[in-house]
Amino acid sequence: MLIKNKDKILSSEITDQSLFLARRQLIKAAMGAGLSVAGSGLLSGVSYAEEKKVLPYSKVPLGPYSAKLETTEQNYVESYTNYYEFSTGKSESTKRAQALTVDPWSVSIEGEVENPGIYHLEDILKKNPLEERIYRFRCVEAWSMVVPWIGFPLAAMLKQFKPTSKAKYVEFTTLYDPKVMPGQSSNTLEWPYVEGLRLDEAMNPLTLLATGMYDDKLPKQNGAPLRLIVPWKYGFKSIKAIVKIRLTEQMPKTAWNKNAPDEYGFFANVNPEVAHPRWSQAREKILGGSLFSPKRKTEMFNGYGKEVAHLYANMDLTQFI
Ligand SMILES: Nc1nc2c(c(=O)[nH]1)N[C@H]1C(S)=C(S)[C@@H](COP(=O)(O)O)O[C@H]1N2
Ligand SMILES: [Mo]
Repeated sequence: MLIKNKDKILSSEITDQSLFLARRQLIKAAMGAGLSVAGSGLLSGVSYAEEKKVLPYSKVPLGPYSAKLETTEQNYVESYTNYYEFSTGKSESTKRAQALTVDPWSVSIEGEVENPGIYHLEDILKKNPLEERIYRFRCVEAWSMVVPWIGFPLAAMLKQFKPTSKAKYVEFTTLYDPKVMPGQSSNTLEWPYVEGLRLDEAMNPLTLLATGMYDDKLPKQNGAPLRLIVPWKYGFKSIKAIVKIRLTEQMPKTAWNKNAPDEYGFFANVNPEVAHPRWSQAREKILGGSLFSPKRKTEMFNGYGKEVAHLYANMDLTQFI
């Protein structure tokens, strides 16, 4: 893929940021080894660029808004995946997703921004320090899990590209590559997969771009190398393998909404009161629980009402699925 405007993100700011990060990692490593940084001589002669590449996911600090909940067993999260580009079967999509090449990766930033261009993911990461966020995750199919994601706030990244005053929405697009993604040769959805948020939803501090989970890089089947996480919305909003982010004036036309507008709304906020036309949303099955464990009550906004209810103060939420 042609990389242009790459220099836009290579400002002196980045150098400062990566130097800061590299130093922080060294300090952590030195502390772990019981060394004092000053006495170790580790900081001399270190290539900060190289140091950045091996940023250990296990050392990423816990960020704000993390739920104090037991996380779902990793094995379930990695093997029960929704990824229709590969298969509509949850274990089949997990297997087939291994064919995807996720490095190198670039993201095209388009539309109503002052700094459009195609950016290397590596360069985006140099400007956006990673943090861990333990979030509830609720699929529209009425199952839920708790996942320790690793990523960075979408808001911080969007600000770096400077949205214009016309920007009202953010549209995200998944890779389109039918040779690698066999599901894209069938018409289950209109490809590529597209999702969207209103700009204020995108700027909410809960909204994350994830590159990892469980102290490691994202597995391919979970959306590597870059996916969206919007914990108060149904899981289909959390689009995987993002190659394009476009700021728009108009509400984006999203894949599931085009497929079945009466079943999958644009807003898709978790709401126990609004049933899917084919099933209730009042309760949810906890992924990894026993077949016989009672279902948990679904929470409004998946439990994130304090952080996001104000975004919908003027909307009749009974009208939105
Ligand atoms: N590109 C793409 N993104 C996607 C999907 C998909 O099929 N394709 N499925 C969505 C749905 S329905 C859910 S519930 C979550 C599942 O994420 P997980 O497989 O990591 O649990 O991804 C969402 N993102
Ligand atoms: Mo889902």
